[in-house]
This record gives sequence, C-alpha cells and structure tokens, in this order.
Amino acid sequence: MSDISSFEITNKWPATNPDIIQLYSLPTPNGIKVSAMLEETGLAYEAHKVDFSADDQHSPEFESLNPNGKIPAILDPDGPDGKPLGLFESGAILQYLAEKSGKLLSTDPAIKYKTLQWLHFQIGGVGPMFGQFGHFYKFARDSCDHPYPVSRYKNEVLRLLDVMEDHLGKNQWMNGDDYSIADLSIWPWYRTLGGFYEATNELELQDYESINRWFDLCSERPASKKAINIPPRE
Ligand SMILES: N[C@@H](CCC(=O)N[C@@H](CS)C(=O)NCC(=O)O)C(=O)O
Repeated sequence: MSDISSFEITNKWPATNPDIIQLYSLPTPNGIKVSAMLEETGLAYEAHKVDFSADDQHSPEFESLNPNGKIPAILDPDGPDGKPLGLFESGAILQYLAEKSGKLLSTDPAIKYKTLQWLHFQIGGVGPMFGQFGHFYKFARDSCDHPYPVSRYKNEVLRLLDVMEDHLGKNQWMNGDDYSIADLSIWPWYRTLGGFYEATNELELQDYESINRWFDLCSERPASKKAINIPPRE
C-alpha cells in the first residue's frame, strides 16, 4: 500500500485510515453518486466533508486534488499498479470504482457501452440541465426577473424526462436488464427535482409513471438510503 501523506489534501482532511479510499464530498446530487457507489461496492472508505459554507471546495488543499473546485473527489491509496490515484469528475470516479470492484458495470462490451452511454447522458445532459433549472427556478428568483432562463431550462428538463420516460417504459433499467452506474448516476438528480428544488408540481413529476417506478426501486436500495447522508452535513 502506498503512502498518501504527500497529497496536500490530506493536510486539511487527515486520513484516519490512510490504507482505504478517501472520499471528499457532500450529499449533493453529484456527491451522493459516489457515496452510493462506495456503499454498493463494499469497498472500504472514509468520508470527509467539504463544507460549501466555508468555501472548502476552493481551498488550495482541495484544489490540489481537483483544480476545478467541485465535489466529489477521491484519493485511492491502492490505485493502478498499487500506486495512489486521485480522481475527480463523478463519471470517471464511478467507472473507476466499477472496474476496481467488478460491480455495476458489465464486462460484456455491448452492455458496458450502453451503460456508459447513459452515464454520459447524465453527465452531459441531466446534471447540467437539471442543475441550471434548479438554480433559476429556486435560487436566482430575486436576481433574475426575466422568464427566459426558467423556461429554457424547464423545457430542457422536460425533454430529458421524456427521453427517460420513454426508455424506462421499455426497459427495467437504463442499460436494459441490470441496475448499473447509469441508474445510480441519474437517480440522485431526479430525486433533487422533487426534493431540494421543490419542483414536483411545476414539472408534473407525478405523471412520469415509468420514471417513478424506476426511481422507487433505486431509492429503496440500502446503499441509496445510506448515501443520502454521507458525509453527514452536520
Ligand atoms: N461534472 C462534475 C460536477 C460536479 C459539481 O458540479 N459539483 C457541485 C455539487 S453537486 C459542486 O461542487 N458545487 C460547488 C461549487 O460549484 O462551488 C461531476 O460530475 O463531478
């Protein structure tokens, strides 16, 4: 096992057990993805809270691991060739943890690429569009009185939900037959629309029967239930 003490991030968030994966996160939609994945895989890890109210994500220690200043990030002391590996971008982290553990990403090439296709649909579409919708719908109301941003992002959210509704009407899970990192990555974002953004009525989420069937299955997983509080906010 390698030594992670040379990673500057460990100065601000010291590892209690430096031999296990270090997670730097907060239970936001992108953060929950990685804590859910760590819970699903059973890999040993230690979670550190990156406090947005203290602007921790822009501290020099955090940015030494992720120069983009966003959670989640991990530091695996036992990375490729037994050397430590720091990683940011939740999609890359999910793929890394799936390949490391052999879980939630099929080794059958056709299923694997279908899974990655929907994972990238989340990273490039669902995350940014849902996030911008939430920003203008809930948080920027007092600083932006023009209707265009909400209508622009609301329409894009509805379009993406229609794509998912159609797909999940024909498939049990995003990749077809199995729960995978594609479902795991989209689920916390759908959760946020009706939860943190309080947009159930605005988006008429109750009408998405297939998405809601799928969402309930995702939410009931023991790993999902734990992940929504990792690391604890308080
Ligand atoms: N594409 C990135 C997005 C990460 C991201 O936007 N994280 C948000 C929380 S959900 C964040 O750290 N926000 C803090 C900030 O922007 O200052 C990923 O998937 O990891």
